[in-house]
Amino acid sequence: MRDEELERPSVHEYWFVKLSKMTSLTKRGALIVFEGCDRSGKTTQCKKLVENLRNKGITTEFLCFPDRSTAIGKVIDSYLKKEEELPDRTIHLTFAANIWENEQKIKSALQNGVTLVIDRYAYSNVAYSAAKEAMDFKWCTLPATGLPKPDVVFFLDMNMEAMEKRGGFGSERYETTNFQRSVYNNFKKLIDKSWKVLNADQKKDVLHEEILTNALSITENVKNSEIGYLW
Ligand code: NYM
Ligand code: MG
Repeated sequence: MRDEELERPSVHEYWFVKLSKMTSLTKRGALIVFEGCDRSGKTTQCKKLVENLRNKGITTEFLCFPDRSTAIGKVIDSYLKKEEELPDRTIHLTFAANIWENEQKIKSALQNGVTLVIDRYAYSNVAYSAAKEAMDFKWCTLPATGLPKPDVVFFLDMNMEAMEKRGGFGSERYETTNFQRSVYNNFKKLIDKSWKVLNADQKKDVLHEEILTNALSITENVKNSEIGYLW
């Protein structure tokens, strides 16, 4: 068999691709991101959303950053556990690389009609790194340039006074009330029209209803639109 014969799609493949393009059979998935300070309830809401979207027949996958499973993620994990010291700019770029190593996976999922629910994204990197002294806010945004832009960012907005009273953080780096306050102020600087600021102090189920309603309309609205890019 000659090479060009091998390359040629079958009649079925040819018409499948052509018809898919004509009728947009594969509508794209939505990129849904959760952001917020530590202990704002993101993980709980993400898991619930994945479950509820799947129950509605929407193909949905869950991702979280940092993705501690990769080689790069392992460096981040030991940094967060204070087992390793790294210069502020170095760890910033490492967190960014951890998202970039998932970029193709994210894009192809969306293009194949899979909706993604992501627990933290590039916004966390800016908010946490820029909370450190001598880290320039604008500089912190640069490494994320060109990453797929979320269709919606659900920001779990906690009352800072209540958070300070409650305390009870873990022992990882950044888990102090003072640091969280600066992180919170940085998140506020990142808000754009793709963000939905939600009151994280209300009952979990009530909050979830609001998230689910918004997420369902987003998954419907993005179907025929192009993926956007940061920033
Ligand atoms: N964090 C997370 C960053 O500093 N930069 C980033 O890019 C991301 C994604 O990691 N305190 C910080 C925020 C958290 C910590 O995340 C671990 P989590 O969601 O608490 O496991
Ligand atoms: Mg945490």
